[in-house]
Amino acid sequence: MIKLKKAIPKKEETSKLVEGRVLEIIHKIRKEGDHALKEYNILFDGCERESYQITQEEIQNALKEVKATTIEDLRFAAKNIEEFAKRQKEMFKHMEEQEVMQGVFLGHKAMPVNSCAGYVPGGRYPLPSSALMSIIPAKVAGVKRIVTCSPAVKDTKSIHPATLAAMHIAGANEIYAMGGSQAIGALAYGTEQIKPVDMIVGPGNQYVTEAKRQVSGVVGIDFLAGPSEVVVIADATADPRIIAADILAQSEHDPQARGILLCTDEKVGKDTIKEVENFLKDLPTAAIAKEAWENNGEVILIDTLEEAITLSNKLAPEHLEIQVENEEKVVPKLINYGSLFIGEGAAEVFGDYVAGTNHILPTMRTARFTGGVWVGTFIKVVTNQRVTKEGLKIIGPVASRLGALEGLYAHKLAADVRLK
Ligand code: HSO
Ligand code: ZN
Repeated sequence: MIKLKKAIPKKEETSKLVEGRVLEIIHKIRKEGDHALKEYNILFDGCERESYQITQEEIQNALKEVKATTIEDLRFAAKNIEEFAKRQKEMFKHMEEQEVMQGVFLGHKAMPVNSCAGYVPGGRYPLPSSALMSIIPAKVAGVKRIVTCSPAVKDTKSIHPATLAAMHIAGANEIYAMGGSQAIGALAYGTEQIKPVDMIVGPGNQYVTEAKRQVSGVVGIDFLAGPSEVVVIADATADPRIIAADILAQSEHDPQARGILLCTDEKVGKDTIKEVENFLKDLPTAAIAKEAWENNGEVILIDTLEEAITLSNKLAPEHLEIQVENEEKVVPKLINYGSLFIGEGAAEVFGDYVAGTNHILPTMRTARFTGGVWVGTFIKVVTNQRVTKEGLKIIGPVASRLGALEGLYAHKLAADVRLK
């Protein structure tokens, strides 16, 4: 294994600092409600409003302001995300009750959470696509009250019009111009103007993510998402220009983003480095992309695809692209990734925007234990049972004995009174 391009990671802001600040903010939101929310929205986003809820009139204005082709594109993407989410929902069918022993009937029921919120980041770029990705699966899941929020754009006291349009197209029921950890606190605990929700999903900066961590348990969350990542596994047949563009597509998100190429061919590796540098010359987002590439970008030359698979499984990347001659030899062995892009045609950005899979995905190796947001994120699967006299004869005595074993005599009693 030779590193043709090494990462030189920078020290991050200490997470203890962020943790303490967020603790303080959420505490104040809980204590002072709207008053604190307003104070923080003014402080962080310069956004002073009486009500932070976006009005119908503001939505209509945004729809007029946004180009017609943008609306069409958002609708096209929305449709694809919806269709895929509907297919996912099919998995929850066929959950009818089953008789597992004579007289013991067990069942499942898939139920949507009653309310949820999709957080849409707004810091570096407006991200209307992220509004589609959280709201649409929730809608398809059957969530009744879907809230969404995004920080106000500086000096406008409102959400970016394209993001607002996307929130509306996706079908959000309540939209708030707020962001940061104060928004997460307000959504989790409620304020005078915002009723609390049951679940909060969506990406955000480190303050938002820390806030989600702190409120999780009070509300459900999807997962804690960090800066974007992409790993590309390539052999000699891959196109360095395509790999370079895909690495830059994630790098431009954040100076902390990571793009890693694992390749078996030295020429592909070296050419990819050249192409990245070439593209950076006139990429409008080069400042961020370059920093991410220089600090966190890696090109690793490996001897075999087997080695690449092992390494990729360790990295558990958010996005994984496979650009090799025989992808069918690689794909079955991959066990950790947020979303997989198979073959040269499958650009990671298609997943970001339009193919229909979700782009709210696990990062920082959390793909070891979770996939991304999907319909199931908003659905709780609960169980039920029915036991007849026959069933009681089979399971009752065992429960009675296990109750005694644990010294829990009312447990034993509850089984015994039924057996009498
Ligand atoms: N690649 C990002 C999602 C995104 N890309 C939004 C463009 N807009 C994290 O998966
Ligand atoms: Zn992206």
